[in-house]
Amino acid sequence: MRIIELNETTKKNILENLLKRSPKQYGDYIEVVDNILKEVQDQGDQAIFSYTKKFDKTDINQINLKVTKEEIEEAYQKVDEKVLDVIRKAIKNIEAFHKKQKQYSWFDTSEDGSILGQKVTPLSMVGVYVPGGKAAYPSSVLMNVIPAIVAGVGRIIMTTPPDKEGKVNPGTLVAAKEAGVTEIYKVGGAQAIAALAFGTESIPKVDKIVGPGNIYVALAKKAVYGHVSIDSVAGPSEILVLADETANPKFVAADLLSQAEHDELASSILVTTSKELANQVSVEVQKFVDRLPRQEIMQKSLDDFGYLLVAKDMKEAIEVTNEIASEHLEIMTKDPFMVMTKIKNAGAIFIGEYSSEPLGDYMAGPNHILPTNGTAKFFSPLSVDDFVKKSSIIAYSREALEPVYKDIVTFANSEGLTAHANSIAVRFE
Ligand code: HSO
Ligand code: ZN
Repeated sequence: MRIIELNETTKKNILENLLKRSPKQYGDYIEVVDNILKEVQDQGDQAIFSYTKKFDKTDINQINLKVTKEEIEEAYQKVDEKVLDVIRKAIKNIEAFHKKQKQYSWFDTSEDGSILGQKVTPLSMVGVYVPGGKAAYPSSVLMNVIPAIVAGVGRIIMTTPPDKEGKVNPGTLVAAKEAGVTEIYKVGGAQAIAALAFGTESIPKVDKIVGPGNIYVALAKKAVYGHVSIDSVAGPSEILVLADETANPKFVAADLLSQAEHDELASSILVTTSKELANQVSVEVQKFVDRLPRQEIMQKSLDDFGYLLVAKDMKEAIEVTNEIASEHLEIMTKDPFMVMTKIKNAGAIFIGEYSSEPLGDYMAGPNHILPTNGTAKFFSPLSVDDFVKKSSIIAYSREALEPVYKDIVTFANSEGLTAHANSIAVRFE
């Protein structure tokens, strides 16, 4: 991995290069996606089936569109019992963590008898998109579904593309069943997003669509936003390790590769105050890359978006860390909690040398669906909040309204809205 000393110029170049990871050729796909959305809206199921034939090369119809009980049972036969055990353990931790996020309705009563409050209501129906192929991670199914369950969402509809035999990844099915998904449909791509957004004869329209997908899925989600709600559009994974001379180079190297293996567009960065650590990490990274199976992906990701950055002091190291605003941040310094208090931008912060990133991906409980591409400056991890909405509550008595009624009339008249003024004044005539 390249070692770079931080200064204004190198910092600017690196930040610019990292931005190249977000897809720019959106234009090439927009027309295709628009057509798919329109056809599904006009023709419903028939459009879904013909796109599934075209893109997934399999015949899906109204009879085999929905995953059956038997198919789920079959999936259980295929999934290793040990993996099922681990899925169940992970669910417990994810549930426990997300329960802490739950917000409740509140009502405030004043002495004049007025009541103000906020009513929290779960969304009725949510669609969870799960990609097919290599990126069908059961752990991500749990991370999308459990916050919705904890929020109290009534119906959770999952869609995922079928393979050429018309089958769905068994790990996806088992994770979905364990997490509490209500129903699963075999449809992927922009056509799945269209079906969830507009509804078809077989697939119900939902209130919100969550879950990662390819560029077609991402564009389709953006296009239906407003008609339904969506989660933020996920980019490739990233990790930043912030370390001083006390960090273990082997651990740092291993952790950088944990995200590099996700994607050629993944980004793995060490920011350190120790040149020596950077040198050691570089050696350890190469040793691991040479012996791990996904070496081609890792090497490409490291060559394009991997850096070992040397800062002159911890202050500069923290500054650049905040500017990069990484999805995952690991802090391996002598005083990691102290450093954490200075971090403003990061999706998830892992503290100390035993909190390695995959602990968060699989087991600890916090959500692993996190803001990427610098969006940790303004976005948060997926949470229970994503699956509820709030209504304001206002309840005044005559006694409570009387002292303020003239003020409201004045305000309304000043805006030229005399019917507003009248609706207040009429009560005191
Ligand atoms: N690290 C990924 C999530 C994941 N890792 C799923 C393993 N499986 C999110 O950035
Ligand atoms: Zn991961």
